[in-house]
Amino acid sequence: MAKERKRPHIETEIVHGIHSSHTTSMDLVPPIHMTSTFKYRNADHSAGVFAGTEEGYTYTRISNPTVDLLQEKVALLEGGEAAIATASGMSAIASVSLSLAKPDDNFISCNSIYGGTFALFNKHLRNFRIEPRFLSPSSCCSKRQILDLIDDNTRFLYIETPANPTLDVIDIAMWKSIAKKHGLPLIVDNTFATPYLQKPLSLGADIVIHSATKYLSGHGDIIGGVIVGTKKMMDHIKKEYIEHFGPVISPFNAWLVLRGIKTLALRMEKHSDNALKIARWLNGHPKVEKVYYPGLESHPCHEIAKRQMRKFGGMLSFEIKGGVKEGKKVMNNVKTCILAVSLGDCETLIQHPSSMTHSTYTAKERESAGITDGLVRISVGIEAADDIIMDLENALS
Ligand code: LCS
Repeated sequence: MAKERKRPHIETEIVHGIHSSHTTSMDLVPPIHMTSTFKYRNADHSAGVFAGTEEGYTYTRISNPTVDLLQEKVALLEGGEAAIATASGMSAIASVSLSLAKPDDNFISCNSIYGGTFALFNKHLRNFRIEPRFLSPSSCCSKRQILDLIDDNTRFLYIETPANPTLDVIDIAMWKSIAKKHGLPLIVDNTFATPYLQKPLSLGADIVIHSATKYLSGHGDIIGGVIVGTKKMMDHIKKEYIEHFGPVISPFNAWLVLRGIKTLALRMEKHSDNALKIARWLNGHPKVEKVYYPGLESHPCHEIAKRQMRKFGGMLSFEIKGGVKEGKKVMNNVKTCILAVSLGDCETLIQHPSSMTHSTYTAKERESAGITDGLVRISVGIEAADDIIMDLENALS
């Protein structure tokens, strides 16, 4: 007989999890509250809702029933107390950064991260006199080198794991031990892994960030983001940034993310199994110089990945012999794989980080982050792995 568990398995929470408390119509699927404002019975009612003494909504920039459902859902899956859904992954990162750091503060981050995040940190936050202190991939594993960068003005530690596009795996527990020692919040971008494969909060992280554009929605049809953490921290971020800078998600997009999440477990299983098969095949290909996939035993962080991830996800990168010239030939000759940025969609997407997603770096910055000109990144989809392999085989030859 199955043992009774306190909580259902994550596959069950992904499908069920939360129930709409905002409708009495018994819909299986929640309605979309496509409204910017909300009505009141009378002036006492409106005053009560605005004062917070009565339940109710004021304005969709502040909160909305459909958006609330998405927030509850992602908080549940990540094991956080509360969440904030945002207009994009970038607005989630900007909101967290700007609500935690002020002029003359600094923060620590690895330099192999999504190109948009790098530009936000390296250019725009510097314009606010907030200084990013970057570590190269090898330094991200060194406690000593991380500690050396922390001073009295450090406000948070930021990691992305697995990292875009190099697939470096960062040891969340090790970073947490440093964050704890200095009383700093640890922020983890969990976009590549999703809560199905990795739960940073259970490893000690304080805030989890997602680009919901990717695996959470899973169908390449929206832009969105989510921030998860304690209720106190989420209230702080809402008051300090979200409510008056206004980077909120549309209720329609929130509903699409909720719909996408229902198949998250199935998709992540298939993405991961396909990616492992393709990574192993590429690893043995005579025209391939190097494959970066945390599921390969040869990956330098394979043991850390095994410890903190359930499977290894759908993202991989590889270098082709002959560098960028040969890489471009492959991207020009694929047929099943689609030449496009973004990731986490059902379709396999292939792209060239140094001229596309990571063109926000200078050549020198890319070199320091380990993003070579010959690197090709694949977001492995949920097609039959053999068809993707055949497509790559044809393109490589
Ligand atoms: N975090 C990670 C790890 C990402 O890969 C991205 C976008 C973001 C945050 C930003 O999310 P967005 O605002 O786009 O929802 N990554 C992209 C990529 O690799 N190709 O196109 C977008």
